[in-house]
Amino acid sequence: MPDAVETRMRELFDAELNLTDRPMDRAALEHAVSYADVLSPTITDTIDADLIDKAGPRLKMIANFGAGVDHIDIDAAVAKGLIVTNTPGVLTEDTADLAMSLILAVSRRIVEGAQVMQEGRFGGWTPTWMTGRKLWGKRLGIVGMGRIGQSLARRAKAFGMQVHYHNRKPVPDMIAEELGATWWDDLDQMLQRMDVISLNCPATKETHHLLSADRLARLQPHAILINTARGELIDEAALAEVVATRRIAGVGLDVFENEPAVHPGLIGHANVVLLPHLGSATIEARQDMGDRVIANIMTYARGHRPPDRVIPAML
Ligand code: 8YV
Repeated sequence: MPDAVETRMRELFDAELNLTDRPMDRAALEHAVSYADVLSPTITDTIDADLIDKAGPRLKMIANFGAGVDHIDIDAAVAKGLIVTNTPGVLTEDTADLAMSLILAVSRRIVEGAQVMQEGRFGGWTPTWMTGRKLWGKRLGIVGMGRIGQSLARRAKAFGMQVHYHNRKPVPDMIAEELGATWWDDLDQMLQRMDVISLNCPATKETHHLLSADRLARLQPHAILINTARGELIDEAALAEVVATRRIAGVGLDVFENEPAVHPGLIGHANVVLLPHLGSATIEARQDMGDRVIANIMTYARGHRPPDRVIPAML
């Protein structure tokens, strides 16, 4: 956690902090759940049914440091009577910034161009050299129109893109009008008509490999695919195949199916921009995330409903 968050946690709680830069191992997690009142995990900690089953009588709450809770078995936690919270809202704008950055980086070949300069390979301007793809007027299809999807839509609109989205339900009329956004009930239909696709939905059982080999085959060959949500949403091996066979124009990924591992077939392509899960990686967002964790714990400790409680129906 950021230093200020750790300091505050020590002031408020009898806090035992993982001060390494590595995830807690299984034995440490098992030990923690056996005696703590609150566990504050992060994405690299797998809180599965088996671990929850080992929870001691004191454990009351899992206060996640992060918005996504796919590493926590929420059903098992709720069945055990545990309160689960997350940190939504405070990382929305940063993650949307990163998604927009990837759209720009891939479409305008920014990383490739920067590399040319780094390596001193700029041989002079020509009219056709390193031409990318125009964004203005292009169709962006957002898969998952929650907070981050909507924030990305605002940015994309400012870049002159036409916003389309697939979501279980359409967003309220007022938001759809503000964003000029078109709802697609049918994901397959939307995918085959978009110039850029951005994934912004949570990883759940239903969304695992949402972009399967079949669905990837529906993308237009000039399309760009962006994922700042969760790696599990894409069949990564199938995507590597699509990249290898040049059936997609570009890919921008901040998340991977088996982090920190990346499918080797995705590495080394000029049209594939890879980032190491930087969506919420701003000093401000990480501080705010820590503050939310503390606020959730304190609210619960005072006998109230924590502001960011996660319940299975939300997923
Ligand atoms: C964080 C994220 O890095 O909040 C999330 O769901 O994926 C990231 O922005 C991570 O959660 C930290 O736990």
